[in-house]
Amino acid sequence: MNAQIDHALEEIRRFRPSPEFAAQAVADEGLYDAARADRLEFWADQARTLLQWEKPFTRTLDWSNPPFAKWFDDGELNVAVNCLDRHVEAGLGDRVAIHWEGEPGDSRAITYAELTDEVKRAANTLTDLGVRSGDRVAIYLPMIPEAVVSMLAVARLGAIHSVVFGGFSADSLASRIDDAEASVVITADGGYRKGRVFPLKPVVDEALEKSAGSVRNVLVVKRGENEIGWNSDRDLWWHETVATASNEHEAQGFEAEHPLFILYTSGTTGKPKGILHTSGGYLTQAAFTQKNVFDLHPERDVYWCTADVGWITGHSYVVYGPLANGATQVLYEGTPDTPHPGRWWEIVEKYGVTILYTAPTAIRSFMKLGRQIPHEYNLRTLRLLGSVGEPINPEAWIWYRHVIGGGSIPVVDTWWQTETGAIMISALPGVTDLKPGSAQVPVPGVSIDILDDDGTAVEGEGGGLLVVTEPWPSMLRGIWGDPERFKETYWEKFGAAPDKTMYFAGDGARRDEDGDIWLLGRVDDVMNVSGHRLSTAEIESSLVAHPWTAEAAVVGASDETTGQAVVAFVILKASQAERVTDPAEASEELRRHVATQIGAIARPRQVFIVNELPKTRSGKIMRRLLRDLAEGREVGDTTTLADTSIMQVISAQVR
Ligand code: 6R9
Repeated sequence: MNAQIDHALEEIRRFRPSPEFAAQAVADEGLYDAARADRLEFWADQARTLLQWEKPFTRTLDWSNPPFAKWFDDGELNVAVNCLDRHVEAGLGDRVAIHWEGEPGDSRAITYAELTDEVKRAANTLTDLGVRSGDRVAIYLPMIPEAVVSMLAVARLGAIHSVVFGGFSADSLASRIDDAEASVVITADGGYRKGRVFPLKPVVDEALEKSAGSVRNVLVVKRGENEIGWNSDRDLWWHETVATASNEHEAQGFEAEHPLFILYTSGTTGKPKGILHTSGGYLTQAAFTQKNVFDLHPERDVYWCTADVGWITGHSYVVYGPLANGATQVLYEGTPDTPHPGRWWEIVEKYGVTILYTAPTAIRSFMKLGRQIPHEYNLRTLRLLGSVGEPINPEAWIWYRHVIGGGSIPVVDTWWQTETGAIMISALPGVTDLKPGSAQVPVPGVSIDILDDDGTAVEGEGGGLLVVTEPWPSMLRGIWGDPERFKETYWEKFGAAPDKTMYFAGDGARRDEDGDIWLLGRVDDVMNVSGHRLSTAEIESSLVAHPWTAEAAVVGASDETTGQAVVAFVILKASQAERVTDPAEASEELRRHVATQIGAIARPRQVFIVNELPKTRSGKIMRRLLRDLAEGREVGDTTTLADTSIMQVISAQVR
């Protein structure tokens, strides 16, 4: 964090929008003026102009029962119709919606007319399986067009999707299925990753053995051609059901506050939170930011967001934002380096990508490989670059702009969260002067402040806590099944009084003298590994679930490529001392254990086997000291430790 602040303080570069870019830009200064003049009317106007309503709304915001907001609540719309049918009706049916590229190199171009057809067929199949408005459908798929089709088919019926990232384990999938009581799971036999087929259906089978039993049917896309087990009472092939279903489907309008999806994300406790988003407000802000932050010209742009649909970025900026705007986009199944390290750049060249949205961790791994790889490809179609997921250090920002962007195109650093639903802080390309390393300014209609622990505004250079001071259309509406946790986690940081009802994001931030916002990382026990959120508590509880473990502490240590890396300190049970004689072996076993329990993304970079953990007199583990060790720093102030000599013992064991 200190290194980041130093960077932030040193950073003085500014880039004015080029006059050519500004002249064609979608956004203009007027958006800020309109939002300042009347924030609610501004959003109402966006909702009316960007979306098609079955029944127009007359109320913009109901904030009479904070923190439970209602936006546009007497209006009705169908989210899928907004992403599909209305474009076809407007004569854009032949426009390509998705250029899909499989990892092995197979590809499909799908027009808006074809996508609409496929979604209607999938909606009919789901209806046949008994899925009704309000029911939950779990989606566990690779990055194939059927993932987008499934999400939209569920939305079309007014049902609620819960997409679970394909890298999550059977246990993680089972707990998400159970929490939402999903009645159907949509999956594939397998998908391609790093040149191999990874199985998905077998993980679903295992999850359903562990789950409480809400699932009636599993709908399976054939993709990996891998061997899978089959339960003929429960399982159905996509190509035998969806492919043969009718493509006639009358969509109905749902209330603006009708739930659209649940997406699980890590919090500060061991149990992931099911973040709930609803329809009208979510789609309004996703569509608005897609258009203005990415300067989207749907008639000529080829947009590519590299996020998986298993994350919020994939929801808002692969599915809902681009499709609501009628964009043409690239969807890629695989990893950036398969079968060769130039794979992404080959895709940019092949489809003539104009807008690229990715994460700093990807940019930093490309930096490591060197500029000669992207230089082998024609990247001159690119005209805008975006970044999301973690702070982008100025060096990576500059490299991205120069090596990938050819030196003069805008780079937008977008800050937001699963909970915020859509982009909250970002420059507007063509309008804002760009400053590498800073996410810069709230988007029009969003109110951000930086407060200290007592809720007083932090003036000037000092850092504080990032809060959103006014409700926004795409805000989360709750945590599935847990309204108390929703209130406590996000809204009661500064007290429960109505005038203190501010959204606490969990991020540290500072504002520089130009008013630009710099994000300083999480202020809670949430780690950010390759732009993915992981909870220290969740990994600790996985470690202590292993029969060898007595106690465990997990920290996020800074890592050159992944931003942070998971580092664990584990005390083994005395009773295991005879069985587990080799610490290296124990550490390997525990790393493997976390990967199977939670998923490969949670696998610790290191597991240190130690005899003690540093604790305060009240028994709290001092993670700060462990972080010092994990980052190879001099260990900080140890005076509050119950036993001040303990860090020397631990340091010796770690080295
Ligand atoms: C969209 C997404 C949210 C957390 C957030 C913050 C970090 C995201 C960032 C950023 C600095 C940015 N984060 N974007 N930090 N600059 N541009 O990533 O959602 O997975 O919920 O993570 O990611 O710490 O609180 P999510």
